[in-house]
Amino acid sequence: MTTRILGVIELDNRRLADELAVLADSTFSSEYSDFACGRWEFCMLRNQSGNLDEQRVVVHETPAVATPLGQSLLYLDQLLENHFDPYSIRYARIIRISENACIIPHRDYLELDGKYIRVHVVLDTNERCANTEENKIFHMGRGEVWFLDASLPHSAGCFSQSPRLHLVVDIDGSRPLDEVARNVGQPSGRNVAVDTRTEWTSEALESILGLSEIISEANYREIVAILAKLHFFYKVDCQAMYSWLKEISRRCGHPALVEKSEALERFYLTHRAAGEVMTY
Ligand SMILES: O=C(O)CCC(=O)C(=O)O
Repeated sequence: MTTRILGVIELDNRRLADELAVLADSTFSSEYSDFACGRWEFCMLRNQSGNLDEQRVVVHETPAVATPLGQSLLYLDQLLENHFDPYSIRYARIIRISENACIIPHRDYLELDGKYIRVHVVLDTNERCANTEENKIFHMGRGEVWFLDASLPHSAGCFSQSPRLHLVVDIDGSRPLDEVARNVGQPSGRNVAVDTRTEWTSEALESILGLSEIISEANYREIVAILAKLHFFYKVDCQAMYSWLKEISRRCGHPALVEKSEALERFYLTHRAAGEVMTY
């Protein structure tokens, strides 16, 4: 796994709680909702223009500018200034995942001409939240700063009533990784990759392939969400959902669903045109 912890920040609980309360009442964007299975959402604190309506990530070369929301959250702004080189920041977002939601397994930067170094700072989490990369699952702990290798297939989910919030920072991709986060403490050395998931079995596989009996245009998106969440509970690679989906569609004998499933796999794992949005 190339994703790894870079360090730990001692969070100011009171100041953070105040700003999490502001975020709870803020508007989150539905941009990239084609990546969301349930309520996976974000809001911009810094972007290229400083305008809140600039919601998509593109590759650009200038230091990110605080949006009105970013300016109003003084503690989070201070975290960004203290722990990153502001000239290297290209975007800063809050990503929130609500109960029983996840982001569909995907690779980032496919549509971009270049890539960033993506860093997560964990603001609010609990043991029922997890990130995944290929066949690995791991928990990012509160106050931890992580490099996330977004170019590999990955996902993240929250399966508790309280939402999970990360501050996600995209940094100029030419920066050396060990200089990206500053003023951070040593990680605790805890085992971050404890995998308590159930073994994946041929019986489990056959039971989901049985969805071919009932899949239709009307329930396709719900079935995609079921498949996207399974790898959080079973020891299986996050990308496997696309093979399952193609096989379910093939077995049901509906050519439009086979085509749709192939399009999903292409879009999320191998190729996306700039600005392309997936509808399904
Ligand atoms: O943890 C999350 O909410 C999103 C993870 C992810 O897909 C990313 O940062 O690229």
